[in-house]
Amino acid sequence: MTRRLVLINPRNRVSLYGDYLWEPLAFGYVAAATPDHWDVELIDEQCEGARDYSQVDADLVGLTAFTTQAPRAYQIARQFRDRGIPVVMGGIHASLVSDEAAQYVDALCLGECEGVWPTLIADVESGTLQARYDGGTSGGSAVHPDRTIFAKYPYEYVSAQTSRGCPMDCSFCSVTAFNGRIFRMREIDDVVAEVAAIPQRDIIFVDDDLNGFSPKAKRRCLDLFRAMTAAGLNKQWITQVTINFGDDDELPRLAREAGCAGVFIGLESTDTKSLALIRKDGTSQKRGADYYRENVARIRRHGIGVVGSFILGIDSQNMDTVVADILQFAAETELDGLNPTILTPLPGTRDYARHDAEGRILFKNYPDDWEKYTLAFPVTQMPHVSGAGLMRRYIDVLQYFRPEHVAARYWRTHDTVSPEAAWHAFLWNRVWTNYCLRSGVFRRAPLAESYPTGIPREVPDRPLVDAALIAASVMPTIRVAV
Ligand code: B12
Ligand code: SF4
Repeated sequence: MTRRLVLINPRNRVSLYGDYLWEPLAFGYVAAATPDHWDVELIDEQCEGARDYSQVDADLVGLTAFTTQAPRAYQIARQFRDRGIPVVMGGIHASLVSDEAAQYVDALCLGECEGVWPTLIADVESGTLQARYDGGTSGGSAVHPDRTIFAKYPYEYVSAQTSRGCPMDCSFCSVTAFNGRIFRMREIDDVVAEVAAIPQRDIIFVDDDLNGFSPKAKRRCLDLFRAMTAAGLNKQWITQVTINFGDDDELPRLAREAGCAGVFIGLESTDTKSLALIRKDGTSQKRGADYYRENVARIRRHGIGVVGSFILGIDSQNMDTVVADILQFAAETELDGLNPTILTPLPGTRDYARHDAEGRILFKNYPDDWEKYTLAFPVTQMPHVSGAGLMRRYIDVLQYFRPEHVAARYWRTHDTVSPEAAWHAFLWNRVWTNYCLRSGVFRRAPLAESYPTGIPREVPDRPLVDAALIAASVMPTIRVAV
């Protein structure tokens, strides 16, 4: 008998990512581990918006959620459970806040699903569904994701993953708590075979740090790049790496040959004291901003664009200079893209434990308040700045994305890094520009009245002004008071 599984990626009400669409890879793995006599349908609210489920039939519903999506996930669960349709929830939020999630669904699939999902499905079939299944960190590479479920949406990138886990346990990050401290690397041949079977050109490797931290991880990364090049895959891909990716020329050179067009790096802060507070790798905080500058330059010299991610609101940061520090670093290093965030104590992290123990978390009306944990909103008290003050500084950093800079920045990366780097950095920055346009972030900017309503997904015309001017014009014009 054919049965029907509906997998739902809930809408995040305050989503930055409405027009930068990446496949929710988790469901590719869930679909792959589902027996063939089940039909699987994906409904991605990130693509189509929140919808009504009263007409959607299913024998089982599977929900995933990052923390910001949890309130919407619970609303959806209710719609199905009211009609007697069982709901299972998995993913990072359900795994890290399981007692809460258990109140809203019939079963939880904790941790990585590949090992336990077939048992859960068998239990559904025999009417013996349990409340909890725990896959821990045993998921590995048991199966290749089934990407046929993604065909219905116009995703801009195919998602794939070559490793799981991270030993660093940075204070703000949930990855170590969820995927474990051991950096688990997939077999190179297996990754290459999976990528070779992907028809699309553009891929995002959703690894947290593709290059890892150990000599073994680096060797594996070099071998992976050599194997991808030898296989002639002809892809353009982006990924996340750590700043040590640029320690020498070999990694970025081989990555570029293998199709790498851009890397996202968690630089987090330009001051070493703050890095020491949040990081554990013992390298970046010792070497500081000059090390960052050198490595960013080396990566870019090999034709790979760099998106730098920063956190505002670390206890030791200087709130008088944080905006200028970030924007100046971006200007000096000609960063191709930026990912500004506000320090947010996510469940399961060391920051959550500390901020909670210190009584600093401002929004704890859970689950509703999880919606605010977008990393773009202050949910915890900072020692040297008010929430409003921090938000004003955040908005100042967001001026980086003003529409008049989009074309100049695209062409700067095109001419000085590579055309591929320019395209992928443009896709990233465009998401932020569109988000800022929608939310009125540029209201105080001089040209605000003449801005477009959205930046289209096409190569921008070459601007008449010198691209170097963006370095000067992006500097904050507003000095904020605490
Ligand atoms: C790729 C990625 C993104 C992409 C998402 C693309 C997409 N469509 O999914 C983008 C850039 C859009 C993104 C955005 C954000 N992200 Co993000 N992202 C990631 C990253 C690096 C990888 C996620 C991934 O695909 N992993 C691979 C899959 C296979 O693993 P998985 O999702 O864990 O799924 C497995 C299990 O969890 C389980 N499973 C998952 N769901 C389900 C459901 C069912 C029914 C079952 C049975 C099993 C199951 O099975 C899977 C296979 O074992 C993670 C880090 C990480 N390692 O998880 C951060 C991470 C998930 N992101 C995080 C955050 C905070 C965000 C943002 C809020 C931040 C921001 N402002 O930029 C936004 C929020 C977006 C939103 N949806 O609301 C945090 C989430 C923490 C938390 N508690 O929620 C993480 C963990 C990073 C961190 N530093 O802590 N992100
Ligand atoms: S921020 Fe990066 S390096 Fe730090 S624990 Fe998370 S994944 Fe690891």
